[in-house]
Amino acid sequence: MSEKILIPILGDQLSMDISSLDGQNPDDCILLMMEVEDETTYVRHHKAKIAYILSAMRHHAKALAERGWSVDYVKLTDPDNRGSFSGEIARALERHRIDRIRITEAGEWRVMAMIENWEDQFAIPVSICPDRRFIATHQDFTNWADGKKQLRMEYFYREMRRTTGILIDRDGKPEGGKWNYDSANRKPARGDLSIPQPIRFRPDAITEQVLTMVAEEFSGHPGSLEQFHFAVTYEEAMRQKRKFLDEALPRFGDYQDALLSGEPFLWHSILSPYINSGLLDPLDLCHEVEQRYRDGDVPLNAAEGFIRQIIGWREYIRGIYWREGPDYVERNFLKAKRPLPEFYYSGETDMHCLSEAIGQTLDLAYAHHIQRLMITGNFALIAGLDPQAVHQWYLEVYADAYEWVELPNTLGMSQFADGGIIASKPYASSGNYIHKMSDYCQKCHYDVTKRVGENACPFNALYWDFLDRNQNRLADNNRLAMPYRTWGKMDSQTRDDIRRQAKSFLDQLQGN
Ligand code: FAD
Ligand code: DLZ
Ligand code: SF4
Repeated sequence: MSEKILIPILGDQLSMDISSLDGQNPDDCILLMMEVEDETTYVRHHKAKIAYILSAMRHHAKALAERGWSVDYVKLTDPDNRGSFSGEIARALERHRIDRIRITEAGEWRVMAMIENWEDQFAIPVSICPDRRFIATHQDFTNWADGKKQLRMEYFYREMRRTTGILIDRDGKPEGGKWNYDSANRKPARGDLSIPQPIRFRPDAITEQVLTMVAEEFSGHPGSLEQFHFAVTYEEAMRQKRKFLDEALPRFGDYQDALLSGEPFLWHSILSPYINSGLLDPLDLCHEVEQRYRDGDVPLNAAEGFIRQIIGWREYIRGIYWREGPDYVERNFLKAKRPLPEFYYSGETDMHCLSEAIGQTLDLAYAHHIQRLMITGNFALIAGLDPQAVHQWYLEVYADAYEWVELPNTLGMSQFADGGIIASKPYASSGNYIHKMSDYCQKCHYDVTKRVGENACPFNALYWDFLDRNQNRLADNNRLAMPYRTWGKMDSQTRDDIRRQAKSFLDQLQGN
């Protein structure tokens, strides 16, 4: 009798060619997919995020079965469901005669720790396959990072360009002569531009069932299901990808940093949930983007800008996550400890930029990068919110959020809580930046030109107060020399007024 292998497929491993299936004969394998309470509740995930993941899992199970795999699928509502991956592995071992377990490595420390326990826990051999959906292996990242004083994304990105050969010309030089065209990518958007809209997929019967279940079981979780729009199959994700390549990619570069009221998507791809859960392959996507450039359909600044996000930022962020270890989450360089204000869960605030970014997040489980970094992230940073509370919020509310990608972006890039491993300076700004890049301030109760006074934009006083509060930790950062000089040149009355304005705002925020 041939050996029987149990292959658990986790909710973010929804690729037909996931490495755990490499070289396996469907007759010898049972694929186990588990909807479990622990995963749905370890943070209070947005309802639409849960619905997306569970519906995509159910569709993927069906597609695997159609390809001849035996799939054992455990639903959340199964009365015997033990509520955890390990509990469900134990139950599967009771149901089937299994000789060994084979699994693709998990995306985060928490789940890897469980998997590494299984061999002892169940007295069965467990093999863990590397996740081939990333370009750099853990060892590649270590090789690149070891011995470096600073781990800047830009240099890692160049390595990834050389490794993949993407946008490298025949002489081995970067296409167009420059590695990075970011300086061409800073245009503010105007409402009269015609903005492409992503496809909003109509839920099928499987998704409808999941939506009903999620509405019943997770009513206390944040977010709404009313505008559920996600692709839940490989085919739908491919359609969304094509729409992006055809319509939004050509201007992706120009408007990458733009912000506009009532326009949640702009020229972004909205593909991160599919890339992160396995429906789309990141490297294939980059090859297609490169081809669009080579065919003359998109300019270089758009193709390069997009490819950098994936083979640069995404790979780099994952490298940092595994390199920094499970206690990265506890870092708090700036010793920030203010609780998250309630409006992060309601969107109800007079600050229009925040109500836009949070409102659309609660409606769609999506916000684009600049909203995450320069609106919700920037506010949290300059208001001194507890970085762990901020991390938890980001992990909850975005459909693309898994700890490996969310945590370094939030704690490191956005909150500077790692002291500058990712960002060379804090992404802190006053209202001026938001005014320049968006139309938010024109529609706001507050006046972006005022630093103090009744309707002064809170970002202004908070920005200077942030620098002042953190002077002992930040003043020797060269990249902050100019703002610290400006602060130093203000007369003491002005500085006191700003401090008072910030204090009164922060006291109000906490209901004091
Ligand atoms: P596009 O603008 O179209 O970008 C293309 C792709 O590039 C994205 O789909 C994504 O796969 C990749 N990408 C871009 N920037 C990054 C980045 N900094 N890190 C990793 N991948 C990147 N991204 C997540 O996938 N999950 C998260 O939980 C997440 N949390 C974030 C938290 C904060 C505070 C910040 C500042 C950024 C976070 N990001 C996260 C990165 C980025 O904001 C999202 O990847 C992007 O907004 C997804 O939308 P999109 O697909 O339309 O992206
Ligand atoms: C995020 C998530 C949720 C909400 N639910 C499940 C689930 O029920 N079953 C599952 O296999 N995966 C789920 N996931 C994704 C997992 O949390 C993700 O696969 C791990 O974090 C990987 O490390
Ligand atoms: Fe945001 Fe200030 Fe502009 Fe209002 S005025 S939208 S609070 S930056």
